[in-house]
Amino acid sequence: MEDDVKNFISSKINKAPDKTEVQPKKIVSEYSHSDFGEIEVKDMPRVKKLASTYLVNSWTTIPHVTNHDEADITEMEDFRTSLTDMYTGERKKITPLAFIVKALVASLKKFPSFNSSIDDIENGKITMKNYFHVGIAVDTPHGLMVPKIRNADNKSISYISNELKIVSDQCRNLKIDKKEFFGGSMTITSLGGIGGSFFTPIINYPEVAILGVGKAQKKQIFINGKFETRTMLPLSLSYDHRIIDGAEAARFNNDLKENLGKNFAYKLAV
Ligand code: CAO
Repeated sequence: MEDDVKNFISSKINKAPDKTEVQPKKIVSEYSHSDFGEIEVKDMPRVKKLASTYLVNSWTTIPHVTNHDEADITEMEDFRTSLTDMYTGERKKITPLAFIVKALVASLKKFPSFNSSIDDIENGKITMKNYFHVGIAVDTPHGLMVPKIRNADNKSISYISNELKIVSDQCRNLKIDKKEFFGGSMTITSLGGIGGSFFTPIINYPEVAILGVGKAQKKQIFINGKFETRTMLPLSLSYDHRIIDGAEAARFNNDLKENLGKNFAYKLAV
């Protein structure tokens, strides 16, 4: 029986079409842009040029699916915005993203297939990672960069919040080591500080999943027979369907929601 399952899976893997072999035809337009008015041709920023190969590879070779969900972060936000410095009494600025990093790590521990790579799928191999290096997509004037918060499982929320500021500044000032863009577990791409709710993030190859975070909004939610005002965080989880099934992704989102929900302090401390 086990052999049947193995044969079935390997036959599917072997027969899967290799999309890289299909070269799309380059569309040549009958007209040029300048036929319609004044134009200007500029050099593409170097980081965008480099990233484009990775993005095209991910988009064309990984069967992406995105599950959307919302986490109720009302209590977490009340706590986060109430934090003050013990000595000065001033409000402590901790980004919600630091809590999300910790919540993600807790879910990765429960769902190890999200912390894997299948860059050797032709040989039927899956690399399981025993480390928790969370990638963070950073918007810079040079293009998007994805440095890692290394060993996020061993770091406190306020430490991660500080580190996020440091690494994003390093990226924006081109002061980061190239190696920091490699060796990740899973990536978070947050548009929460800018706006928007749900989107379809592209997996950062060779990872197998990416979590998109939108802007938290207060909403009327029907709970126990009445509407209550709650702070809801949009989540967009894209995953590689070769290794992760939809049901597993829905369970992963449920777990993330638990970790960010009203028992967040307990969930993130363990
Ligand atoms: N919902 C509501 N508010 C949020 C939020 C969320 N999900 N996430 C952050 N915020 C708030 C923060 O609390 C902060 O508010 P205050 O100034 O009042 O304290 C404000 O938004 C600014 O946040 P930020 O974006 O500067 O910082 P961050 O820690 O949330 O994010 C970083 C850091 C590096 C992820 C971010 O600067 C960035 O580059 N984001 C863009 C990433 C991107 O481009 N992704 C797309 C990739 S796909 O093309």
